Amino acid sequence: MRGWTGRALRIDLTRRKHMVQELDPHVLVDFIGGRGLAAWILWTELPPGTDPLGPHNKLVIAAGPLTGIQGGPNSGKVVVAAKSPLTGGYGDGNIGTWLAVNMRKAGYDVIVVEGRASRPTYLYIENGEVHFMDADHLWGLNTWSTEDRLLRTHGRDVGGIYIGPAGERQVKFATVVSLKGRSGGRPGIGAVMGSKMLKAIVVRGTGRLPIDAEEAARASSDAVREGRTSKAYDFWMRQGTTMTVEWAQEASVLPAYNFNEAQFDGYERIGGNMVEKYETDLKSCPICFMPCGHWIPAVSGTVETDYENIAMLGSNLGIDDLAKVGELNRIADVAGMDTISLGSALAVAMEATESGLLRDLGIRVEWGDFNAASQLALDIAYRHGPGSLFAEGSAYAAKVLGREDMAMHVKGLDVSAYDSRAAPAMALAFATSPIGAHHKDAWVISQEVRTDRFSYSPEKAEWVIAQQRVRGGWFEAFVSCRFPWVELGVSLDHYVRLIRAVTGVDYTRDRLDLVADRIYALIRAFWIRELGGWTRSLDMPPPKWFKRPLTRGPLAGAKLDLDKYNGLLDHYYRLRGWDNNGVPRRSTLKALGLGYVADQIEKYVDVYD
Ligand code: PTT
Ligand code: SF4
Repeated sequence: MRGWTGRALRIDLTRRKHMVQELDPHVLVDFIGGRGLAAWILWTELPPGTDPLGPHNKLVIAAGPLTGIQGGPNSGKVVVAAKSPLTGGYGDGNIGTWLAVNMRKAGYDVIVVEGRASRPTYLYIENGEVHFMDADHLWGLNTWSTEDRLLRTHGRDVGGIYIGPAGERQVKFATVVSLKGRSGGRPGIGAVMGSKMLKAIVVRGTGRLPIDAEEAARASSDAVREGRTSKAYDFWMRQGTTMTVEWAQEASVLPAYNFNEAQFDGYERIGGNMVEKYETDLKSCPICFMPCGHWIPAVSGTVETDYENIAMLGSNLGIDDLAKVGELNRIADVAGMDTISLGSALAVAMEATESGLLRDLGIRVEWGDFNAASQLALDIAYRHGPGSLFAEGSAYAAKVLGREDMAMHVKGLDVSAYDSRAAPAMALAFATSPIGAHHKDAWVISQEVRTDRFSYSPEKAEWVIAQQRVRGGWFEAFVSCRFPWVELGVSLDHYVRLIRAVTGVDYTRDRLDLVADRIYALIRAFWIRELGGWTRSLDMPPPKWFKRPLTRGPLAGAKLDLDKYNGLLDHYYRLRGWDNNGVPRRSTLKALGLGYVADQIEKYVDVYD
């Protein structure tokens, strides 16, 4: 078998033991890697009802056959996954880090960490050796200082992921951070690491990847050439994802004032053109030909930024100064928190202030008030005072404040930065994303605003599934950055050729779609098991988009229509082979080779066919 190392490194922090496990080749072929492997491990190994912040939860760091390939395209990424403390369901993220490359060269497709250390610990893995290292001197440090210290100790050729104060304090949306500008695991994967007293994982791998390097290099270089010569390349290199600010304003999808509006007067002061003008540096994940890490000045230094960060910490809070937005971004990066969820929590605090709901807590955070927002962001990271309430996530905070409608989330995960009142397909994409509301699995909004954006035609459900298959299935399983395809239009045929060349398995587009559907069905089953059942209300976009129309701009009056949305959701379920409540049918699971899963979820569902 080639392409995979075929080995998992299993680490038990409680017993300070490790072992290497051979992976079942059938599982690798059926799930490929990354999210597929992580979902399979969590489904197979977690006892139902596992406490996400308890020792029995497992932190899965999963690479795939394309991870680490020299020449890419963009192969320096890895999936970090666990049962989520924010949502109670399946959670993962995809992070660019040298750890991805090193773990494959050390001989592992996946690292699984369970148990809980009795004192602060970090793992240092050098090929076959695993060292449980004392992290007392690192506990309390932020993610950047932790990385600096560990690279000084182990050399600059290692790769690592790190948590900061937010992960240590189990802030529910704490992430893991690498390379100072890469943050992964929105649904609280950093909190899972913190609950295990695990400050960092550092890996040095010096072996060779188990691939036919020549064939892989040919397929990679064709893909890279196509990307580099694409029309979009030049502008992408100048602005990266931050160009989306101007587009989102024009399309009336830019979140403003906690998604109460979809345009923002100060957008030009925080947009891609400003980023281009003031940029101080451009960085990337490992093995990338189209760097998107744009560094900008912040109030107290510099920071790497993206569209999501700018929109959620800028327009959505009414802040129109790029350095101030950058400062909030910086607080999140050094503390190790998700910027999207942080922006959402701060926006709830602002809406609550406006409604007089924060008086009892003794704080005021007005729209646009950077000082109050940055203080609350720090209080969240360190769980000081009222910060502790918002550290539980916006959904929890809004509920405690008595106004659940203020929180913009699905399944507990905050919506990323696209207002979807006039984009039903994007609303469906958020609502059916397998980790809660995130755009990573389907970003149909650009197609939607170019066509009939108000329509609920059944083909929109087809768009969502088509994208979920490729973005949420292929790329999350390969594991490889999807941007060459999404942003530069690099043909998917290159990826089919590459995965075939690397693994020797005769994957086709259809077969890869089948893998994607298998992963989706298994993740859905995991949620059903962990929540003890399912209802279609869990696949609904936030109520605000149905109840509160936009009041300004060319789309004033726009909101989602509940009956029509339900029709679209019905169609989505039908296409997926799931029943009217969103439960994968027995016949569907069998066709995907998951018959054993049907037997287990039957007990959580009243009527099951
Ligand atoms: C991703 C999510 C995103 S998605 C953004 S901006 W984006 C936010 N970035 C954050 C950040 O920065 N700092 C911080 N403290 N929190 C942040 N939270 C938000 O996290 C990311 C890129 C981006 S930038 C995107 S779309 C693409 N995502 C990919 C994906 O999901 N899969 C894949 N195969 N390829 C992808 N390529 C692109 O990667 P999460 P990263 Mg991130 C500062 O991790 O949990 O998936 O959340 O991983 O290495 O930073 O790359 O406009
Ligand atoms: Fe990382 Fe951006 Fe390159 Fe993708 S395009 S690999 S996210 S730097």
